Order: sequence, then C-alpha cells, then structure tokens
Amino acid sequence: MRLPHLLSLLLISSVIFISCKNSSEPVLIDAADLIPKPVSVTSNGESFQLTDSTSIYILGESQEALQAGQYLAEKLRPATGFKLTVSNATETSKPGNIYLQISADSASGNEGYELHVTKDRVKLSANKPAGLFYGIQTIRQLLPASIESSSVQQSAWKIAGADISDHPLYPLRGSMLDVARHFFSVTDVKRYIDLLAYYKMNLLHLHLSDDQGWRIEIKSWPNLTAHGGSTQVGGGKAGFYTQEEYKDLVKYAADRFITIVPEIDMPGHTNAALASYPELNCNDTATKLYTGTEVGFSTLCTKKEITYKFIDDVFGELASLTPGPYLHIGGDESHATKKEDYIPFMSRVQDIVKKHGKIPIGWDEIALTSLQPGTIAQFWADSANSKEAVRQGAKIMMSPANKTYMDMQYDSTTRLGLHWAAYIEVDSAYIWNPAKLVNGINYENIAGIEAPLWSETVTNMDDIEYMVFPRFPGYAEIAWSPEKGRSWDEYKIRLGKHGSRMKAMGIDFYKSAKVPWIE
Ligand code: TNX
Repeated sequence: MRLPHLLSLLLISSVIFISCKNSSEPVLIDAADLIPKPVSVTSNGESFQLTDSTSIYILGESQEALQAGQYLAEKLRPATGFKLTVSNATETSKPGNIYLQISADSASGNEGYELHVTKDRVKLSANKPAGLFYGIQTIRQLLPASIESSSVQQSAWKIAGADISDHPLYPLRGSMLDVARHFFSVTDVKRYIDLLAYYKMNLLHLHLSDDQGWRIEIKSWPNLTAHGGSTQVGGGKAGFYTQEEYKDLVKYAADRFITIVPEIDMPGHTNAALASYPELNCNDTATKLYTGTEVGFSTLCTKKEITYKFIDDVFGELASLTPGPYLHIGGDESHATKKEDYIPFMSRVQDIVKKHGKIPIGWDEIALTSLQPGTIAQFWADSANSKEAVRQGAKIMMSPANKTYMDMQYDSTTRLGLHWAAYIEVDSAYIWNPAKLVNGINYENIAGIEAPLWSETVTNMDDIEYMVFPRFPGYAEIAWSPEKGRSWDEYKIRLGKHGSRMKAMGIDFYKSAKVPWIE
C-alpha cells in the first residue's frame, strides 16, 4: 500500500472513531454554559439520566407546583417520547425522578430557585411558582439541544450534576413587539411569549396602536378596529385582536409568568384613530388611513373634551382586560403637538390611568410633564429626559435605542431593519451595562430592561426571529445575571454552543460572524 493511501485510511478510521465516541457518549451540557448565566453553579461530576421510567413528583399540596410539573412534562415529552407522569409525593427517596417543591424557607425571593442534580434525582425548589418556572427553563437548557425538537429524538438525555442557586438582577425583564406597523397573529404572539419565557423574561409590551393601525377591539369605539385596524405599513389587509383574543393572550402569558403591558400611543402616533373618528381631529375631519413609515405628523386634539372621554373609554376597557399593573401611554415623538399642549395633556392622561387603578409607563419625553408618583419613564433616546424623570423620583425602563432596538440592522448588509440609532451587532447588543449607561441613572433607579422590536420592516414570524435572535439571549443575560465578571469573550463561546438549541427550536437566527457557532 502506498503511503498516501495508508495515511488517508488512518485519517478516515480516526474520524469514524471520533464520531462513534461522540454518539455513544454525548457531551454533557456544562451548567456553566447556561444563558442567562445563573448566580451560582457548583458542578459535582455526576449525571442524572432521564428515562422512560422517570416521573415528575410534586412535594406538598401546591396546585401551582402541579401546573409547573405539567408544563415541564409537556416540554420534555415530544423529544424523549417518555410518559413522564406528574403526581404528588411526600418524600424524595425513589431514585431516578424529578421533584418539584414550593418551599417557604428558600431564600430565593419571588423569582429565584434552587436546583440540585445528582445521579439519583433532580430536585427543584423555589419560594414562589415563578421560581419553579424559571428553574424548569434551566432544566431544559441542561438537557441536550435536541430536547427542543417537536419529534422523538435518540439521545441519552443526561443532565450534568450540579447545585444551582439563582435569581434575577432586575425585576422587570422583557421585550416590546410592535403589532401596529405590521400586524402579527395570536399564534405568532404566543410563539414570541414562549421564546421570552425560555430566557426567563417576565414582560411583554404590546405596541397596540400607531399611525398605521389600531390593533385592539374597543367596544365603545368600534370604528377604531373596523376602519383603523384594516391596513398596515405597505398597505394590504391587516387585523386586530378581539377582546376575547386579547384575554387569551393575557392568560397564555400569565401561565408563563409574563405580564402584558398594553400601549396606546398618544398624543402623536394616532393617525389610525384620527382616521376612524372625525371628532378626534381639531378640524372635525377624519384623516386618511396611512401606510407609510414617517413619524411625528399626527396628534389628537388636546383641546377637545371628547379626546379625554375617548382616552377614558379606551383605558377603561383596556384596564378591565389587563390584570397586570401597567398601562403604557406612549408620549413619544409628538412633533405635531405644541409643547404647551403636550404637557397638560400627558399629565391628564396619567390621571386617567391612575383612576383606572393602573401605573402609567411612557416613553422618556413624558418627563417633560410632572410625573405622578409611580409612573415609569422608558429611556429610548434622550438621557436628559431620563435624568429629569429620575429627578422627579420616577424609575426608568432601560431601552436605549443604540443597544436594545432589535429593528436596528446588525450591519449594512442586513436584509431587514433600520439603522438610525446604530448598527447593532451581537457583541454591541451585549456589551453595555444598564446601570452605567447614563450618568445619574444607577441600579436603584432602574425598573427593568426592555428590548423593543419595531415592525416597519418586519412582516412575519421569520423576520421577527431573524432580528431578535441571537441578540435576545444577551439582553436576557444583562437583565437576569450578576454583572460581575461579565465578558463578551466568555459569553460568545456560550452563545456559540447555544446555536444548536435555537436551531432545534426552529428559530431562524442571524449567524453572526462574531460568534464561534458550534453546529
Ligand atoms: C422610534 S422609539 C420610534 C418608533 C419607531 C422606531 C423605529 C420610539 C419611542 N419611537 O415610532 O418605530 O423609532 O426604530
């Protein structure tokens, strides 16, 4: 045999050897590879194997823990094909099972959890149901990526042994979805909610109205959706959520510990309403429906009493559909409203929201008015506004456009998106600290972190996923994980390993060259 042949034979056989080795001994997911990174992880070198005889047991009589157990089983059944029965138990002696417990003595707060994995059992405990839910997301990430597949996969289904103790850094962690510029179906929004939940996010802000469309049924003003919901950017048929559909979304989100924050933007960004009701215009003439992407040309007539009746009716209906504490009042880019009209208007709108028992949130321009105690200002562009809000005692929702706007292109070649604030590559989206971004806005002034997706250029779920991923896991980590020791060079390795997980979830993500992807 000639030497080159011998060499290639050796090479081929070693490749076969390596791949055989890989398939019989799957690499365990290191608990230190989780996104968002937990507060503390101690590996113990053991591993737990999920088998067809594994059961999920609930310790104690908690309906909520039982629900969490059922949710876990639903997430693990499709890929494993295992039965994974869920029932109550009084002790953890039987090896080979998963135990969930709500235990009041845990120091994990409202959202934290403790996870102990040994070769004999998985034990997840939390002070509150939300903590169990987040611990379950951790268990999902500790299993091989194919656990996210919707059909049965062959795998050893091992979980690396570790003690994990975890809780979030910021109380509010979420995303905004603009369903006004382009409308997205209930099914799409539910998928979005599932993706938020996977990254331990707890807030979904829905931008329900803008110049191009009104997306929530208001029974006392039916033309808002009949006419104002009929189109979207680029023209064509759009749509809206009926109140029944909206309630279904609220429930779907609540079952995943996500609060929906509905936004009705005003006094600008209101052309869809102005086109639907002539009386909301100062000249009593309805505007034409709008399908372009300009901003800042519309305004409610701040001097008319009917305007405040309209707002009261809309927020009244919305408050009754919304169990969460917040109503978002917009307030951004009202270039067509005189400043002397904007100030008393936004002040009165806050009163209306308070009257309906809710906490107002507004874009940072609302700091120009006097803020009611409790009102949250959302920093997107103007640090002076945000500092003024802090001076008035308000908390800040951090959504800096040049870091968190997921409609910003990754670079100049991105097929979708805008770039007025910045090009935001995956590293740039990760390398910032909310508590150090603006002088005078410190950790204690921050209510939470929110990454918005505006939808001028985003038309379907595939587009949504492409703009959101892989930036979103980074925002989740900034919002959840301790800041100490954070580094892009360390994170990008974890994100690279996470690629197969996003793929198994069917996410069409942007394969940034900045990340060492592992297929
Ligand atoms: C600014 S951010 C807006 C939106 C646009 C977005 C596009 C903010 C409060 N207003 O109306 O959709 O830029 O990136």
